[in-house]
Amino acid sequence: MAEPSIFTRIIAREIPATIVLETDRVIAFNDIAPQAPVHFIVTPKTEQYRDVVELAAGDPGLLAELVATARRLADEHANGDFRLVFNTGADAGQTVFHVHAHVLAGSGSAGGLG
Ligand code: DGP
Repeated sequence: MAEPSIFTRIIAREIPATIVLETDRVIAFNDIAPQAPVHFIVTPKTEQYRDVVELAAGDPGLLAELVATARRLADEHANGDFRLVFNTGADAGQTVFHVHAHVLAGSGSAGGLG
């Protein structure tokens, strides 16, 4: 069996993280290496989808929940404006193959996340 992803281990509280929101199907926590004043990872609790393409095909409702979570976090932690980034594939910078969105917000959040 494959090793659980780092995000599954955060969900299981095996690895500490600053969790800012959790629902039945979605969790959000501070990125360990923030690229903006507000930088959250929003990810499904299931790791069955490796990237946003698989998630969109397999469970579009869950993708919509990720987007709604980003909206809520940007409202609660910034002025409502945000960037939503899904790195998709290693060449695009994806390092964790458990689908997740980067939610970037706050003054100066435009640009970055190379
Ligand atoms: P990506 O490169 O798109 O796969 O993004 C993975 C992100 O996950 C990266 O910005 C750093 C973050 N990350 C990796 N390991 C940990 C961890 O142990 N804790 C937290 N909070 N974030 C992590």
